[in-house]
Amino acid sequence: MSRQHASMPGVEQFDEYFHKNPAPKSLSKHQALTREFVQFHLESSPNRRIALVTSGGTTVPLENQTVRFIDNFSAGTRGATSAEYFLEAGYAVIFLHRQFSLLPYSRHYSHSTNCFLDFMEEHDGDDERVVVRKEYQEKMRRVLHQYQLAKKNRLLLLLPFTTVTDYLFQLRSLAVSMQPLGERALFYLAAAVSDFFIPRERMEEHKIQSREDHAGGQGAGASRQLVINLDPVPKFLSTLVHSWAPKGSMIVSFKLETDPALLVAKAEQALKRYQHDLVIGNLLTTRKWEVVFITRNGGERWLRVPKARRSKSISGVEELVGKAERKHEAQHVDLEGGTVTEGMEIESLIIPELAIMHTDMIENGK
Ligand code: 9Z3
Repeated sequence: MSRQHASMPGVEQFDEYFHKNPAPKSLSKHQALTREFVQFHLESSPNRRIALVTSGGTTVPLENQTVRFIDNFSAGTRGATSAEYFLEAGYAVIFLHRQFSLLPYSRHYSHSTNCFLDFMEEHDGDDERVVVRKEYQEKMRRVLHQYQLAKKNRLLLLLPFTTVTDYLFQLRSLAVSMQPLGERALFYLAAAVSDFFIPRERMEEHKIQSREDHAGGQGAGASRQLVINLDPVPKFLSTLVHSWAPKGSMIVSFKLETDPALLVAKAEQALKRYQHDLVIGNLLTTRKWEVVFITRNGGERWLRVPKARRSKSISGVEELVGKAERKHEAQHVDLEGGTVTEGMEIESLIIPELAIMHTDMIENGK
């Protein structure tokens, strides 16, 4: 796999990308749902802000009739959790998520770590009811209440995608549909988007065959190796900022790194390059406990969950917390640990901060 420097793509380059690669089947349906959602909120509560939250990983199919694909680690925890805090802060949320990744509210009771069956029991009595176990009643009632409130008030629109191309088509379509919102739109780009893909013109139609049967196309050759050439996915952020998104809207992107020595510099570079409002930097191993806000005024501001309230994580590495800090004068939002031991979600710190920044942008201009 070779890396070539891609020049900054403009609308034309994306036109070509969208011309050469197939649109997802759901595109027009999702566009109609989004327009309706935006219109509903513009008419029913003219001051309502809407956050577009992107979440989860994108796939890179190896075949058109896809059997195999490249994927990444993201389960959509950041996006699903953030969506809940945006709703709590009074936003309506469009949740553009990888199909089958975590969803707001149901995330508390899904997947193997929080299997919903473990929260229930057969009622101890004559009837045949199934009930929520006593110790989980309070939390489940709270989650259920929030979920139903969001549903009743039409505050949450769930839109799934699968491939990186689906994602880009939908991002453009959503951003354009959100234009009537102007500065009341906020983009929160937490999805882990692939940097490489196979363009349609070079993609195998059918399942790539094993051994020497696979003749022609990408995997040609007599050896049993499969060699795949990937092209760079055009960088969409600049086009989103300058063409697709409403003028004056707030645009927040994430930068993910694994090397603490790179994080701040790469986040600063992204902000400079794409000219948006905020880059939130995070390390793979500490992302549940700390993030850094890189702002246009040169700020490096760390948000951290206090030690006593950090959730346990098998893949996390606590010794790396603090290791990516660069500036001596870096600011911190560290909270007192106190005596509460229940895990604190870092998104409960991130979203209120963003809401304040967004208010400031609306009231004072960018
Ligand atoms: C992130 O950095 C997210 O915070 C995570 C969340 C993907 C780490 P999880 O789903 O993980 O909670 O497990 N997202 C953005 C990563 C990304 O691809 N950013 C692009 C880049 O770094 C810019 S848009 O180049």
